[in-house]
Amino acid sequence: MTETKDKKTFYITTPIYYPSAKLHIGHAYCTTIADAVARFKRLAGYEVFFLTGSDEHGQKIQRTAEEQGITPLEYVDKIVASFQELWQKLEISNDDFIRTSEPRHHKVVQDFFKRIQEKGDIYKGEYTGLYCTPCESYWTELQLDENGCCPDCHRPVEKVSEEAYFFKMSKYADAVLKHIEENPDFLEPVSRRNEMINFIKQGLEDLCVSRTSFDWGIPVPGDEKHVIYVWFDAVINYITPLFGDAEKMKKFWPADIHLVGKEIVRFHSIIWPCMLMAADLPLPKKIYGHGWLIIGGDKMSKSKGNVVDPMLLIDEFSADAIRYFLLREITLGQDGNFNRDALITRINADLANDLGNLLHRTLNMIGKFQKGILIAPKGENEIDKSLKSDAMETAKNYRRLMENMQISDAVRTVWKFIGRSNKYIDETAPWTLAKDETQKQNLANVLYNLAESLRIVSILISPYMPATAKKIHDQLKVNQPFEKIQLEDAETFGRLEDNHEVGKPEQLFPRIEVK
Ligand code: ME8
Repeated sequence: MTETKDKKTFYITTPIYYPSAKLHIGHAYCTTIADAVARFKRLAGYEVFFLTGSDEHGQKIQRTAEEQGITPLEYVDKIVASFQELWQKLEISNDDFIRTSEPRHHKVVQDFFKRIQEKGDIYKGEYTGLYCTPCESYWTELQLDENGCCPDCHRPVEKVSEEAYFFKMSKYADAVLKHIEENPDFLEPVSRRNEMINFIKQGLEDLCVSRTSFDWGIPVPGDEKHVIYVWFDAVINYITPLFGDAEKMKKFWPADIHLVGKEIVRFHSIIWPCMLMAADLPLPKKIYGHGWLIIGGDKMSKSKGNVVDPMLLIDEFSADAIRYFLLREITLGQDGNFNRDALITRINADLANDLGNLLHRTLNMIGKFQKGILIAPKGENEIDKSLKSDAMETAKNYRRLMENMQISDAVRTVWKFIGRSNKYIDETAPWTLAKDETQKQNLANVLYNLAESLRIVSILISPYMPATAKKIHDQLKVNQPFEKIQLEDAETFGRLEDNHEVGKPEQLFPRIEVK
């Protein structure tokens, strides 16, 4: 994926979230996917840079802060702290966190602005148009919905007329269209790609990139009564940690994936690429537009009042259970339902039963029949052979599916193997073998193969459920430090040594009683 870079590196981003309210489980969905991909890539030996952050400027924030009688910074400080707490609780492994109010970001945005301005791609003019403050988006008359409101959020737009700076986006329309058409991997899934191609074909106007009616933003260099348009400021966050550092830039830019929700694909696949072209910088390799988390048939969003608080869910069910549900239940690119009953069913069936029982039964039998000590296997029968080949096939498919961002399919593949391993216990009936002295080696083979299967499972699930993966690793007492484990370790069967002592089983997920 990163052949053009000098090292095996991988750079993934989430959108930076508006601190207009508490984050809901829909936001956590995007960040969890990005985290699973980042962890997978680390496991596959890449040097990963995973970025998220907060998008703090704009008229909406300024107005809300004024209403509360505090400064915008006081207002955002508190909310951004709650974002960071949530990501920590959800085990998000981001390498940096950009707050757009930080001086390092201001500097990069102003440098970027100047660079394009010096090239002649930013000019001063008069803006008269329609502005949606909640979405911080400009619209033309033609783009409004049937009620004359914002086509995205369907709230009223405001007529704005002011002196403003413009970015010559029209100049790059053909180039960006060509790029999207010639590079099928650039914008996925294909439905979003078609949407954007149609959008550009209707013509791209120059983009108004400054405002004078409020001041909570980054000043236009040399003309401080203007602040830079919040979306222009926001997308630049993706290069903030790299810009001005030639080595880091070379290592991580272009980004491998900008993962974003479907309603903001336009900003990422059209406006941001035009800006990068104007700045003579390479375009990101992929924009992936995921679907929405739906609740009761509607997009989960604060304005609809149907949000689910991820903090409460984590406290009730654990971060790993929530992560598992989001990754397993929703096919990336499509909308998916969030439903408490479905969550509980998954926890009980997949986590407490399938995975929990496999671990518990295996460690219990090794303890009971062999005093917790594994004995190296000798010989194999057809059932053993098929388990081992299924394990290797699973690891191979998993790598391919994760590389292709088919995350829910990858999760399913692992659970199919967990089911297969549980079936292996029933097929081999170790409790019967244990009663017959002549079956001692066969029993040892079965228990060894089960411990190995679990060792492999713990590696494969580590991008999805890092805490659970570590618990399995610890209960198996794998010698290798957990942090050093690589995907390759799951691609060989037979790593545990003769005489290896395993631990006692401890419950991974309690069953949830349904009232
Ligand atoms: O758009 N299901 O911020 P934001 C899935 N600041 N994803 C959802 C969702 C749901 N129900 N609700 C929201 C912004 N999201 C800008 C981004 S990037 C340079 C600037 C996703 O806080 C949404 O699709 O409104 C988007 O990708 C992300 O949360 C941030 O939304």
